[in-house]
Amino acid sequence: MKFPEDLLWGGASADFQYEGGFGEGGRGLLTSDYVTDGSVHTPRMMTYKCLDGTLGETPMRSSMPKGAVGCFHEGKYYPSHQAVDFYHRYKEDIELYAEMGMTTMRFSICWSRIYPTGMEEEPNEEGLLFYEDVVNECLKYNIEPLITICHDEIPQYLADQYGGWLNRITIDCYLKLCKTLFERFKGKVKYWLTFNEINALSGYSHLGTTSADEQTTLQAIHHLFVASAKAKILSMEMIPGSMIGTMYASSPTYPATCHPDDIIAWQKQRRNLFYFSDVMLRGYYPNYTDSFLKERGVTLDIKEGDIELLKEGALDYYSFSCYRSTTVNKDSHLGHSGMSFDLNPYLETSPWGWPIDPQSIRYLLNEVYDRYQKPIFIVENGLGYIDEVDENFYVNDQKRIEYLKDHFIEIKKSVEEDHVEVLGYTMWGGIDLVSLSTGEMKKRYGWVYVDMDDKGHGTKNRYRKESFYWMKEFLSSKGKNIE
Ligand code: BGP
Repeated sequence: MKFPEDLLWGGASADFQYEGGFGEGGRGLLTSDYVTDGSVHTPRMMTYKCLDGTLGETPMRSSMPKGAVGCFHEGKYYPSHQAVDFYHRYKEDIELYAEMGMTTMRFSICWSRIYPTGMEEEPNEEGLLFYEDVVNECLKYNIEPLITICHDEIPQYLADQYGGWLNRITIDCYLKLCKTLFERFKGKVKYWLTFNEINALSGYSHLGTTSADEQTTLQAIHHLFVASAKAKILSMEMIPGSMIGTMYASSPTYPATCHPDDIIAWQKQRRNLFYFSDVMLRGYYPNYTDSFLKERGVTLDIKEGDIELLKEGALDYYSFSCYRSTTVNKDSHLGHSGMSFDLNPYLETSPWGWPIDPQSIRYLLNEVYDRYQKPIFIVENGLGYIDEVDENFYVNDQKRIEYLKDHFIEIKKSVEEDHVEVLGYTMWGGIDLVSLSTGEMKKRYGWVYVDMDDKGHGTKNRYRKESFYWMKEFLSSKGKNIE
């Protein structure tokens, strides 16, 4: 069994977890800049100032009170500001990727680095030059850049002035960003993601909306559908031959029992994911849309022309994050993105309680390919773990190696035995970065250790972990070490 030669391998990141460079190069403010650190026990908060000047905070996936705007509170730590400093260390990081033999690198664009408020007529050249350097550096080593245009955030100005994605003005601002990026990177970047985890977005930080209720969220998401379709249409004109996708948080769910009620609950829950990808990959709202919206008390405002745009702008490929699997029964509590987080008694969990289930990735690849018959890019997978570092900053991360090995075996089976078309694999956080859910640094994913703690203290120097050498061997031997 062999992986196809052209299957791309690399790591993935998001600007607000990785890049830093806050206040540098003409960068404007983003909604994600107001999110504090946290832990498993302390939720990450967004800090704000009300009209009367009082300060307040609210959980990351919620929204701020009417009239309040994002504001920094003295003494709080905001991880996005320095993240792990890719902004100044990108050459070193890309060189590490090259040393491993990587062939792709996924990163996201910080929107406000290109358009500081989102509303400017002209882009900020300094911001563009930064990403141009990153892209050129990748190409120097034959690393194919994979760009996420918008990863879970929006310029603060668009959020505070216009209510973010609830307002169709944001669609135009987003399209302006796409046009600028396509123009600058034509001939250099083939793979694009219009949005990250579109099925898991809600509230001020992600969508810039003043409410996080279902009506607001799903209306805003309709605008994201339209924006993505328009971006795809624009790409056909500006960068023909490119591949445009969107990323879905897709970790599989299994019915907790074979009781028919649990099977129905499972089917419904899967639709909480497929609602989003059905629209974007097939190009139309699916047959179960009415019941889906009715159950949530949502009425969509769909403007003339939107339906045609969705059809014309259907995506080229499906891409997903898959870290774990969960179970669902008729009484399960559904958390964000309509997911149940119930555990599976047959699976061990990571220190953050995420079940480890290599077979789930084969299950998911088949489930998605059966449904759409379009290629799939695995853009997030990996093990968030506590790394024990010795006095020389060496980490012997056997657990991560085991996780990757087991997942790669299942991906290989999907390709070789099930004939699923897989474009590539990017492990989350190739270089350690800040966790999205908890804001911690100690939840590490990388092949490369970054010397930094949960409060941002440390040199941020990079050190190769044991998994770095394992991955290098995996790539140079074309997967021999998983046989
Ligand atoms: C996904 C996000 C990423 C990332 C990842 C891992 O939801 O797209 O931004 O962080 O999950 O999650 P965490 O960092 O919470 O472990």
